[in-house]
Amino acid sequence: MKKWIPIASGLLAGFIAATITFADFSAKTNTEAASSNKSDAEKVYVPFGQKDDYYLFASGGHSGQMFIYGVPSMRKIRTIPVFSQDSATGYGFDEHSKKLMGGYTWGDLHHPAFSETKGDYDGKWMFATDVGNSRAAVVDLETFTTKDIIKVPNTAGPHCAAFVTENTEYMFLPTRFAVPVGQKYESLDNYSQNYRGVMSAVTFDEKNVKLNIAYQVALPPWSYDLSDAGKKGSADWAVMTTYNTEEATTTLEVNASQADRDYIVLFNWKELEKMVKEGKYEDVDGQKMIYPEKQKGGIYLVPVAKSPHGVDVTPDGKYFIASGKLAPAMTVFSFEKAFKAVENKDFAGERNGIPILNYKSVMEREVNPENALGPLHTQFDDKGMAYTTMFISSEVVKWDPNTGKTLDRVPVQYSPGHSVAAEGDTVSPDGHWLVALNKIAKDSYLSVGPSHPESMQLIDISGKMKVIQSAPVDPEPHYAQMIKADKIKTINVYPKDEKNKDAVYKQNDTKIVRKGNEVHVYGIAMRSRFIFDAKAKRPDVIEVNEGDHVFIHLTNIDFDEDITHGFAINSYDLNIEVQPGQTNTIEFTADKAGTFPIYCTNFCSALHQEMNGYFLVKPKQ
Ligand code: CUK
Ligand code: CUA
Repeated sequence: MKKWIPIASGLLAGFIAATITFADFSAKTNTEAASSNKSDAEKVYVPFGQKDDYYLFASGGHSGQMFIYGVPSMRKIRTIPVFSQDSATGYGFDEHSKKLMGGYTWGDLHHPAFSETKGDYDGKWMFATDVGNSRAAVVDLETFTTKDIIKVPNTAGPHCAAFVTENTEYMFLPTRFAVPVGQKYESLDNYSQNYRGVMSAVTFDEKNVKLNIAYQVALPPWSYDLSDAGKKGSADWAVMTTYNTEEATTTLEVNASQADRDYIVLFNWKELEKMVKEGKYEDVDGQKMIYPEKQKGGIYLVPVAKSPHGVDVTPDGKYFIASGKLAPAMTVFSFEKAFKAVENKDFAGERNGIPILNYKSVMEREVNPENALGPLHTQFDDKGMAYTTMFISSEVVKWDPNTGKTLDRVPVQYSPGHSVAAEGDTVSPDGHWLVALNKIAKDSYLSVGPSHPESMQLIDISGKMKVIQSAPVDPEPHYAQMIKADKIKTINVYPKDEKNKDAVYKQNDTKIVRKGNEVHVYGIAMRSRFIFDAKAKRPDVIEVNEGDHVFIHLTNIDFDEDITHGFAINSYDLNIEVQPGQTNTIEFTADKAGTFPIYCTNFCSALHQEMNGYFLVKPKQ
């Protein structure tokens, strides 16, 4: 067996420092680009009237949002607010999205994942998780809007997710930070006994557009970093990397890198599902909690070089590849060998009651491209070749998982985290394009002060790898997925919903209804006026008493693509949007007496500036 090749942390600090002194390296690249041949420019040029071949959905990290780009042009098309408020769309202000946000104002959106059918992106839904406030969300790809958010209890920072199983049966949300079950107070001196690394199994009810927690698993109090679902022959299984199996409770930078190895958790979700059906769980605050030390047979540990980060399953479902941020090697493991080791009870002891598979029995090969450092994440092309980002040596390395041979490498600017290949997580990736998601842009763009944007670089992988385009991106693309554009079918306008009692489609149906101190406005927005009560002397005025509880239900009756209206009340800190055909509600207490102009925030017509009204609040005697 090959020795682990751990890098001393001092040396690692040196390498990290080295990545920010690569200035003249980039200068060279830029010069090359300047004298570049036209064919690269033509490859990324999408003439007016034509459209990009792919959508790229990038995680917005601690912006809490998702950013949509077109590939190959690398033009940004949209921001979808998910976990954070967004005044551009009124997200987090209107009743529905405010409720979805669950009282939180921000999120840290990591890995976006498309819904899948038979291991292929089906273009219907997009999932994402929030490390900041432990939530999961689903975005509807007909409207590019967030439809449901669920708060996951006992799981603190579901960083690993979201990776869906082959037919979107589950997404698994393991915790990044171990906490006591119920997140109750518990001294850190009792960490190993009373803290847990709980993983939540989340399902999506497509009919009711609801996320649910099916069950949870009380894993050991370690940090769970990345995961991936099996494919084809390994479809019933999933893998995830761990670190801090040392169970350090302070200064993790040093203390979580002590042991030579951590583990990959390999679990069979069909087995776990069966355990739940057979009642082999404990009820913990209404959650079905599986304790792996008591319920054996669903979860195994595979030893791996210390502090691994990414783990990625090959498109054929045969291998899982772990990348070690502190080691220069990628390790290829075989599912088939792992299944055999499980069957033969080929164990090297256990930890926390979970059997450890023999490393030698499961490992296929260790891959160590010369001078490549800090492998993080791996993507695949149409031939099954692997592309691994090297954070420390700032490059993407192409290699063959079947032989371990290095095939190609290309420098990127700088320090890539993830990369994303066209249809890269499916059972049949497209090849052609890879986008490196770089953590540091440094001198790539016009300076905007001491802090810079992150950078996405488009790499043509159809022949020898070549960076041919670059685009700045807001913090922080932790991952992205790229889908064929024709798989996504958006709607042009919201269809009329006669069953929605808040919706009003005819001017004469508009009204203002008072029930005690509750005021309900049933209004419409159209080019270029608001009508709150068509029969009133001034149809565009809402008058209430100080302290009234106000509901404004607003329907955009312009059934015309792209004619969106906004609704803001000046100095009331309120703003919502109604897209064509949409009905939206805003609810608030009129706690300030006075005269407040209402106006449309979205430029909708030549007379948009006339789309005003007044919100009058009569003072309490
Ligand atoms: S992580 Cu590895 S670079 Cu997927 Cu949240 Cu950011
Ligand atoms: Cu409606 Cu501007």
